[in-house]
Amino acid sequence: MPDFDLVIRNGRVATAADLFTADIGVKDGVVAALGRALGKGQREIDAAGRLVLPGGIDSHCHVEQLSGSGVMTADDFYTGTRSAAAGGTTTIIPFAAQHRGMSLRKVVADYHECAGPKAVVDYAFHLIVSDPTDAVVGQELPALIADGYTSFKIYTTYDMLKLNDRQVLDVLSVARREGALTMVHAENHDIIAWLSDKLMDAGLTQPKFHAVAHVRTAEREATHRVISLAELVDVPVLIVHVSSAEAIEQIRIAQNRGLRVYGETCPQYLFLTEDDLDKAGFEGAKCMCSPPPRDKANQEKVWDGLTQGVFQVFSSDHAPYRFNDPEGKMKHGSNAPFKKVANGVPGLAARLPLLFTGVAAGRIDVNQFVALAATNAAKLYGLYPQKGTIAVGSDADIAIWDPEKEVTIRQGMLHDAMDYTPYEGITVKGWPVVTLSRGEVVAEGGKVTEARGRGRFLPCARSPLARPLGRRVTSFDPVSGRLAGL
Ligand code: DUC
Ligand code: ZN
Ligand code: ZN
Repeated sequence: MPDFDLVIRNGRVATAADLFTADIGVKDGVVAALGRALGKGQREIDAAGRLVLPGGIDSHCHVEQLSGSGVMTADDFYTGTRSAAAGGTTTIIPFAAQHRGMSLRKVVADYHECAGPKAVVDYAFHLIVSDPTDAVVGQELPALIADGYTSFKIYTTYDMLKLNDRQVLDVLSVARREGALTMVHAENHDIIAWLSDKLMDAGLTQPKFHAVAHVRTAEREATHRVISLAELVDVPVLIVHVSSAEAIEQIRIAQNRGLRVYGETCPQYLFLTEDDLDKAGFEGAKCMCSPPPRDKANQEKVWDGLTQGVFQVFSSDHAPYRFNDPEGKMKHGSNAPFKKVANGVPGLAARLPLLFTGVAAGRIDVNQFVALAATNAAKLYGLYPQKGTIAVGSDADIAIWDPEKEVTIRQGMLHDAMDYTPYEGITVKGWPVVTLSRGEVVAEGGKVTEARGRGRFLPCARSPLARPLGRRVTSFDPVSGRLAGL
């Protein structure tokens, strides 16, 4: 009788804190033992010469989501989670996205209906709040937070999604009162809209002008403003998909002032530049996302932010719209003005191999890699220690990496439903060769499991990292309605 269902032997096991050689014994989907010379497993994997890492958590991806302008993502929960598994990711946290007029509760139910029968790895949901009515703020959000949806994204831009500052304050207040974490897409809407209109009037409509309209100043201003609003309410906030030196500076200043301000960045800000939007014909649309890729100098600042710990989270912001498809980037034709092109790039599978180039280059060490790839997201979003680490009692979500394997990224190896990857032709060193979800192999040697529906929903706890600091900038507490000293 074997001692374990699975034993992974002799790998170099890395967590966000440690690096050691050990066997991992898995029983009933969880890590049951870590040690040397463990007893027999029903299945054994020889991981000598390999890195054994927690499965990745991609905490910002759009799956089976309708954009504000009515374009459906190419990936559903089957192809999205299959692609995640191919890239060493074992948990995704996509969005249950409210469009105006919708009940959040109904939105969540609809996303569950999509995900349940299809997901091959585990998933949680953030909420997108675009319509913070009294009912949403007063009843739906608190009830959903209690049910395990403990983080939500809000926008300062996009006509169909943006909240004004007063609404941002309302949502931040609920987050503080209920212990949730607010994620913010921070770009100044009026700057972008004003510049876009001027560009359109001048006939400057090609994809490259998307990057001109989404100027770094717009990102800096909104980042600063959102941090100020969060400070007023005394609640932590996480700025998502940070692309520029200016926004990084705002986050760094806030962190240095002791505020709980968290930052997320994504592969497109390390590997793409605005020049990629200036490719022949309509090709530049493939790299259009918001905020847009910047230049080489900003890429370096983003790497510095990862090295120095300004960023806690590295997500794909997978927002997959096919290129050669009337339901994708070309919905409004192959010559559409930039304002009409769906924003987003895919990245679920490529995210971690791209980040691992930072380990190979000595920019981050393997512990930082694990923290950015999985552990910090698990902690911030209330999934730790079930997810995000390798420890006795944690789910056996594990990616076995060959740190020496060189791979040139090609669309065909990513297992999503896309017809392109913006990372085509980039050669990386280090690749996840086996991915295990709760002890089951879901990807191995470039093949992915067909096991639709095996993924489970993960209710999220309230994160200690979302707690207020208890520092007020006014003597009046706008959340409790109390004046200090009374
Ligand atoms: N924001 C996102 O978070 N994803 C894709 C596009 C966008 O603007
Ligand atoms: Zn966004
Ligand atoms: Zn996004």
